[in-house]
Amino acid sequence: MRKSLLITTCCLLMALGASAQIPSLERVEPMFWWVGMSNPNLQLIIHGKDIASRNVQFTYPGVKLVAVHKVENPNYLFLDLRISQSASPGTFPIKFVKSGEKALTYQYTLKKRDHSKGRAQGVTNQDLIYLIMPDRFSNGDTKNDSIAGLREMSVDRSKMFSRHGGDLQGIMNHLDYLKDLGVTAIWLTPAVENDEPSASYHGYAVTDHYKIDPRYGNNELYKQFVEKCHSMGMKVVMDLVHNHAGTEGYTIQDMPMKSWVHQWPTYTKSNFRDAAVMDPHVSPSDRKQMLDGWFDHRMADMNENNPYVQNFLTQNHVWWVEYSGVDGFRLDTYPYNDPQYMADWAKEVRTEFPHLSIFGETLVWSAANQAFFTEGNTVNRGLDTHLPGITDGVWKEAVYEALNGHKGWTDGVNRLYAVMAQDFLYKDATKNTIFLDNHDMSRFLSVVGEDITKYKSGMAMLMTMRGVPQMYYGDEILMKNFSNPDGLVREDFPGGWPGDKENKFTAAGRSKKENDAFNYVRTLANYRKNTTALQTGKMMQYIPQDGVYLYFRYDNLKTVMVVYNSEEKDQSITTQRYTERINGALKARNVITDETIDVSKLTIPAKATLILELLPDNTH
Ligand SMILES: [Ca+2]
Ligand SMILES: [Ca+2]
Repeated sequence: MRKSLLITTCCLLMALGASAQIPSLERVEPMFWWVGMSNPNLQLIIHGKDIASRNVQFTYPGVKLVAVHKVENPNYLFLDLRISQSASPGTFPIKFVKSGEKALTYQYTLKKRDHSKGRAQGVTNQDLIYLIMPDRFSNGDTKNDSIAGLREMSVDRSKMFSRHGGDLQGIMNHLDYLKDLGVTAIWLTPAVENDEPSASYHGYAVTDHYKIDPRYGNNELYKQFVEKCHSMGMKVVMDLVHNHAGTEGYTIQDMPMKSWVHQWPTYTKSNFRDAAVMDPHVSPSDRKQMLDGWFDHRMADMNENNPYVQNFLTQNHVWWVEYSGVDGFRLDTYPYNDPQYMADWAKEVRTEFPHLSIFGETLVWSAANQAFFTEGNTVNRGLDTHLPGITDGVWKEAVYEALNGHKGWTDGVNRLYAVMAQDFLYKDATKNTIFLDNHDMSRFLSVVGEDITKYKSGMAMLMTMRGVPQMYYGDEILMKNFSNPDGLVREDFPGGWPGDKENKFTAAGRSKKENDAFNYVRTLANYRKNTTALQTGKMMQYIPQDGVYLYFRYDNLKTVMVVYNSEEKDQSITTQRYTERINGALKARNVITDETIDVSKLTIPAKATLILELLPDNTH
């Protein structure tokens, strides 16, 4: 994608043996932009040997060079451009001149925006998200498994921290499978380049913010992936990492200024205590270490108070949406970022793309800690995060407690009831992403002791409670393991590689037990897909009684009653207590078995969940 190295410069470099003294133009980012953006300002980063010794020249109608910033490192220039609403799409040369030397030229293009329907449409509670690690799902192009010139070139499926060869083409080859399952949105862990020497497959050590990792494909293929998903009625979530960047990236290897990243006298990692961000009694040193400490040796902590860093990150994210049409963002390690910058970021991105959805990763221990990061929670803090939703790990822990714990005033299923009651903390809890597992934690099936009844109950809660449900690849075919180490929960999807002995993308390749799980998830996901009560309907819950937890999701069209028996024994209940919401219905359809049952008395097997659609009176 990058055409910044001019042919003339290139030839000169080769002729003179690429002497370090020869000026060159290595990068211009963003490498192109658009006319008609809400924000008329654009800051170009120019990177090249001694580029700061040159003057900048260009003329283009409607585009003004407002400022040229020279910074500590002479290999950078930052150009402030102002693009008026009258500017037309087109290409113009930006020249970098110095007397006595040949000018360097970059052809800058301002494109026409693509306002096609369905771009940047937002992922909502009407969707079901399926999380994929691109390296581990399917290898659709064996030619890109190892790319010459990258620091990690080995491919070894027998090693959990090596690259395995999965890619975008592999995912595109299985969109039919996902659509059939009932998935409506795909979240990929970061697919941009991670050119680190080892264990770079996870994607969170970004070394080139503007380039899809060549082991997954290229930018054009990513755009095609988004377009193909859209054409099939599915959406795409892009995973962004504001907080840190891979240490091998050019802006870290040759930093514009020392304050580009957070500097410490010796390596200092974060204290990983989100409370230090919200604690009114916090010590300044604890707060600083939480926000400015590094996540890992190979992940430099970005200084988001630096306006150049702010522009670099924000423009990159806006660029990806306008370029690819991606529908939503998931924000990695949200609490570790500078709060004011993230608030400004969200406001700016949502102004540019009003329907784009955003949720932040907050792996914290209480609903209050989660809610602190969401929009509207402005008490005693002087800023609104403008962050619509978070990853609701507290909901997940409560589901685990409901499935595995023992009944107590605040334990067992009562924990889940109490956590739902805490939704008053959020401006809109339906924007939270709910999940049973992801790439950073033990797989759900293992956490419930491989108990298929508990597995089904958890899946039932995932598909019927408020929020945006998110599955992790392989949950539906009973992939398991504890995250110790995390490579164990990032295994290849069987059948995703040419020559795999098993192919669990097909019913014939799955065992009876796996098909039972798959069909359960598929039935529920597709039912949810066609039932607005489960997507956007209200929720009403009842205080658990004798370990039985009962809640409703309802709207004008349907009422769905969900009943979970947390006890180790089968239980029968009468339903007079729930008449205010049963509202006179006598019969209900069991969504899984399709049987019609009498709702006055219910029998729920141990640890099982019934999902019952109430039938209107005129159907019996
Ligand atoms: Ca491949
Ligand atoms: Ca940080």
